[in-house]
Amino acid sequence: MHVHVHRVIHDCSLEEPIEPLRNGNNGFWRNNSTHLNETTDQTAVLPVCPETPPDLKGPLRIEFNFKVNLDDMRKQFSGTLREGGRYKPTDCVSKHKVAIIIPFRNRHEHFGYWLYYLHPILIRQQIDYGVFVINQDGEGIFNRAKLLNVGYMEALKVYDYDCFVFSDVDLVPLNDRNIYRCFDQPRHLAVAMDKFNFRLPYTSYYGGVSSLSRSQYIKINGFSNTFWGWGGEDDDVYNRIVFRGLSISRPDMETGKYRMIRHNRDAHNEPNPKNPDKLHHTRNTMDRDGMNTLKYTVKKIEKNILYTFITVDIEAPLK
Ligand code: UD2
Ligand code: MN
Repeated sequence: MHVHVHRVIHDCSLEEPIEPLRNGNNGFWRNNSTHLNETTDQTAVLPVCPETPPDLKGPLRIEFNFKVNLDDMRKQFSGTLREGGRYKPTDCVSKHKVAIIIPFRNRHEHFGYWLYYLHPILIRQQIDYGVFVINQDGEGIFNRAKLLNVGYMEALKVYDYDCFVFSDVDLVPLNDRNIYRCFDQPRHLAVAMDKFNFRLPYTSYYGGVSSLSRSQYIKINGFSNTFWGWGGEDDDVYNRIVFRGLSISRPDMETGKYRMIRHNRDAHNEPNPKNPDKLHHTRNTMDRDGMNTLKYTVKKIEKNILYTFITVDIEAPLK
């Protein structure tokens, strides 16, 4: 965002993709559009999920005027989600293995709404997904993009995700046809937010919610680790995408509607006056500032069926 626009049931081992299995009835090897799904009858052969998920509702009513009870949610989803905030469809094989990465510190109330609304949406979208919250430890200056890099690395230790959706904790889609998956080009999902009167604030805007496939992420060397404080880090990602010959894909403005939970600027996340100038240097610095230079220490990993919550020390300066 430009400154001027506004001011363990499951273990941690890597799961191998499941081989196509021999069909007992006709003795043919099925082509790889069918897979054994580990959560159902071992003899069942499942089809690939349809290109358009069948149970989407379209426009949704989203409100933030009630209290979310996470214990109730855990009960409600006990048969559906599994440890770590993970899901995969039971009656088809999803083509999309998506890690959802949320940069976080001290926004528990927002996260409650996010979980309340997003789990049912993502389930309807028939995605094979997991929710990873990357919680910045300590009182140092916040660094959204570095936390997102950590999320990419940590999610890949759990499962062979091929797609990464990076979402602010305070953004809820108003339309479930906005699919949380990856596309041929890097995707910007949050194109029409209530806080910008449901318009794109500027053409190169890439903030809020976005997705990158694993290969797209590698191509741009991930995100910068050096944008401390508020602002600019999403514009830097935009630059990286363009400099690597990629372009942004977006849903239409109706599908891409979002609500942002109203909030004040957090402590220790002031706009950093150094950030705007850094955007002039992305081309020269991107190869030595990103996933290949990421340094952090995991302090704690907490899991329940709604999410994986990873607390990390990202060596944040205090000012
Ligand atoms: C805009 C962009 C956001 C990012 C930011 C600049 C929108 C909707 N989003 O957000 O993607 O580019 O500008 O950095 O325009 N957070 C915490 N705790 C903190 C601080 C931040 O959890 O103390 C996380 C949280 O997920 C939050 C996100 O970082 O949603 C972005 O911070 P923000 O919501 O304060 O910034 P905002 O709304 O201006
Ligand atoms: Mn926000």
